[in-house]
Amino acid sequence: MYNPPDYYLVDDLLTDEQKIIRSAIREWVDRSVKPIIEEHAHNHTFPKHLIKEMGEIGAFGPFIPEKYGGSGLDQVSYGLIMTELERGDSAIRSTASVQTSLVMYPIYTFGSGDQRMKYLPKLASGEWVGAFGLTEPNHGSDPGGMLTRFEDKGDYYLLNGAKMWITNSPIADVSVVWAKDENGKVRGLLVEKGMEGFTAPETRNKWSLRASLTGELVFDNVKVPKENLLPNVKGLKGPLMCLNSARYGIAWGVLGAAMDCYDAALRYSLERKQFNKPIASFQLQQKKLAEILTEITKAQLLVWRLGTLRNEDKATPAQISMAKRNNVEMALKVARDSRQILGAMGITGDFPMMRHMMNLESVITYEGTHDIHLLITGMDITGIAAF
Ligand code: TGC
Ligand code: FAD
Repeated sequence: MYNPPDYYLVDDLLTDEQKIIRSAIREWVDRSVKPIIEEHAHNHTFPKHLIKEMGEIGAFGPFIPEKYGGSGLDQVSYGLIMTELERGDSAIRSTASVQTSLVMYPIYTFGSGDQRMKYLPKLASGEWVGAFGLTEPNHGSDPGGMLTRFEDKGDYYLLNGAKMWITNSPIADVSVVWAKDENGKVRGLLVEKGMEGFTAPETRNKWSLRASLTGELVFDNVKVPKENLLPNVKGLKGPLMCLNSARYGIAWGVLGAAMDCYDAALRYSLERKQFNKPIASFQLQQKKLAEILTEITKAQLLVWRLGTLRNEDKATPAQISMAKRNNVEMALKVARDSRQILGAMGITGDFPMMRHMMNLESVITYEGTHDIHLLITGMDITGIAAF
């Protein structure tokens, strides 16, 4: 049975409600994700049937008010949910990140009353799937250079351009698409499945996040109704505010992948014997386990504090960048080191390390690369942007 580490008694800092929520998600992951995820990752397929279940367990929009179908929870609860989901697989956490932070958050924060009522309850329940289109073929780290544009045609907006590397795009019912208006200002548009001239082809052949759907969003003279413009934000800060929320969730999420690897490695090291002794008795394996536990503990404290700052609306984007960068790198190293503790067994699908490790190569790239987050910290320290 899964026994997550809590070396510094972080659980004592959680409320009873937060612990109950975490237990419910953990139980769901054990029941619905763990038994099937290896096969989906192996076959490069997305377990689409889980979307409805994720709606039922409250994985979509936990911090969105109940009036719109969310659960009205605090930021630490959101983080704990992400940790449990990513213990299952980064693909499952990705779906929740996109739906919650990149689709529901902007509709809630920048949308009109009608847009909130139309989309949020369906997204919260999992009836509808959302996607977030910022990255383009020629503009990844520098989204400000985006080429996707729309023109005001009187009765509607005419949208042209393309987005790439978009999680869930092939099945999305609604996509939050960031595009420039005629004055070059970045605006958000809600583009629905089935609009004429809009296609969302799948991107195949990934060695990472194989149980997640990734695709493009292609706009060829798409007529977008005027009521689908997000009215309450202009400029690149719109998508970047969404990323603050998603990056925060990732900083928590990757702890789940790391804890899953540590749990499996510790268990194996106590059972596996070489030279007539458990491999856990060798100093070199103890060094790995001790360093893994140290890094997980530091990462836990970082996100817990960040969560309390977010609850008080005090967390800065640069603080979020530091946590995303540190924790993803930590999880990737934990996955590698725990895989080594298992020797050859570690490369098989009987253990989760290789799957987590490969997934984390995407996680260290999306939502701002490892380099970009370092440069954000550098800018925060010096006041000089080195992008
Ligand atoms: P810059 O001139 O610095 O800023 C433009 C405007 O935005 C404001 N701003 C922010 N606002 C809120 N939160 C933040 N984090 C912000 N960062 C900047 C800034 O104050 C300014 O506002 P204003 O009012 O003066 O106009 O912009 P820049 O073009 O120099 O770029 C800065 C940079 C490099 C940090 C930024 O563009 C960046 O973060 N690049 C990385 C791109 C990225 O993260 N893409 C992610 C795509 S989505 C994704 O990966 C989803 S994965 C989903 C899954 O989980 O499956
Ligand atoms: P580039 O920006 O081309 O960077 C290439 C390399 O250059 C990187 O190492 C980078 O760190 C480095 N670099 C770039 N600029 C600088 C600089 N100024 N200084 C130093 N080094 C620099 N995007 C979305 O909009 N929505 C999604 O749902 C989404 N889902 C994704 C799912 C997956 C599986 C993946 C892999 C990506 C997803 N993305 C999504 C895209 C992701 O956000 C981008 O891949 C990421 O922002 C990096 O952009 P890029 O791949 O174009 O790399």
